[in-house]
Amino acid sequence: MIAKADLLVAVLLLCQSVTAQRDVSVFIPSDKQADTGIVNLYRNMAMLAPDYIMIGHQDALSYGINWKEGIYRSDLKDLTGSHPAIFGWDIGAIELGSPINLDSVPFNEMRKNIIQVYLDGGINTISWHAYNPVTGKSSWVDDKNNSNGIVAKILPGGSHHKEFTNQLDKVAAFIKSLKAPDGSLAPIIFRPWHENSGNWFWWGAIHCSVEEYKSLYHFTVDYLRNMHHLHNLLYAYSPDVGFKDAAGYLERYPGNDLVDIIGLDDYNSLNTGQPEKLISNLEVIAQIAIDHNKIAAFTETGSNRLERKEYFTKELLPCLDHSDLTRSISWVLFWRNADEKQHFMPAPGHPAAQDFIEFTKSKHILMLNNIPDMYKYYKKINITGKDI
Ligand code: BMA
Repeated sequence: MIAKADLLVAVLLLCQSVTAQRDVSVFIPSDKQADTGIVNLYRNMAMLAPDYIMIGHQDALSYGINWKEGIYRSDLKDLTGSHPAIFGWDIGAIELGSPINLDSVPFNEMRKNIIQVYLDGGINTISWHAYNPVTGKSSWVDDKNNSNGIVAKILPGGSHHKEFTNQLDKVAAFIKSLKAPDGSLAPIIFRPWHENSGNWFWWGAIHCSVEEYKSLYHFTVDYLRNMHHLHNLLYAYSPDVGFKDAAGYLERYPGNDLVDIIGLDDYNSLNTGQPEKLISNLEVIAQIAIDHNKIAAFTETGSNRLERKEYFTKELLPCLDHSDLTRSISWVLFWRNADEKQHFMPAPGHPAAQDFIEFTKSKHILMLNNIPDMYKYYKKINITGKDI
C-alpha cells in the first residue's frame, strides 16, 4: 500500500516536472519562413516564460522624464543600471511620410536604436498608431458611439484600399531599413490594430464587424509577409480589457497562423483598485497561450505619474506572481515617459524609484542585463542570480 505522504510527494514531483519538461521545440512562429533570429527569439521567450517576466518600456531610449537626447540612454538605466529587456516603439506617422513619429521621435534615430537593441540581444516591439487612411486624421476617432465604417473602406474592394496599401508600403519600407551591419534585419514583435475591443481607435469594436477586423489583421500580415517578403516579424494581438473568459478574448482573434503573442493592454484593473480583475485577465491569456503553444504578454500597462508609490511591489507584483499562469506571462511593457505630467516609469529621485528597484530584485523579474542574446540558440537558459 502506498502511504499518503508518498503519494503526496509523487503528486508534487509530477506537478513540478510540468515546467521542467516543457518542450520548447513546439514554439514555432506563425510565419513558416521566419528568419533564424525570429525562430530563436520565440523559442527563447518560450523557455523563459514559465518562470520569468521581462520588463519593457515604451520609447525607453528616445527620451525620459527630463531629457530628450535619444542617445541610447534610458530612465531605467539611470535608475537601476540596466535598460529594460523589451523596447517599445511606435511608428505612427510613418505612413504619412513624416520624418518623425506621432510623439516626435525621429525615425532615423529610432532605426539606429532598434538596430543597437538587436545587436545587444534585447527585444524590440513596434506598435502602430496609424493615421486614418480615409480622413487623414489620427488613430483616435471623434465619435466613439457611432461606427465610422473605415475598415470596410480600406479592405480589398473598398473605396480607399489603395490608400491603405500605400500606408503598408511605408511600414514595410521602414521595417526593411532595420538592417544590422551583417545584413540581417532586426527581429521585431509587431503589434498592429491594438486595443480593438475599445471604440477609441478607428479600427475599434464599434467601427467594424468581427469579420472586417479579422480581415484587416489578415490582410496586414499577408501583405507584409507575402507581398513584401518580411520574415523578421512576430505578430502580437492585444485587445484591451472587457472580456470575461477565453471565448470573449478570442472573439476578434485573427487566427493561429497570423498571431504569435497573446497580448493584453490593461490600464484599467489596478488603477480602479481591482487586482482580481487583472489576475483573471492575465490567467485567461496565459491559458490561451499554453493551449496554442504561443506566448502571452502584458503588452501595455502602467499607472500614470506613479502617484501610488508602492504600485510595483504592492499592486503589480502580487498579480504577476499570483499563480503559475500569471507567472507565465513573458513580459510587461509600461507606457512612455513623456514628461512630468505623463510618465509610467520612475527616474532617479522619483518618489516611486525605490519601489521599482525592489521590484526588479524579484527573482521573477528580468531586465536587459539579466537576459542572454535572444537571437542565439540555447539548449537551456540559466539566469544568473535569479535562480527559481
Ligand atoms: C498615448 C499617449 C499619447 C501618445 C500615444 C501614442 O497613450 O501616450 O501621448 O501620443 O499614446 O504613443
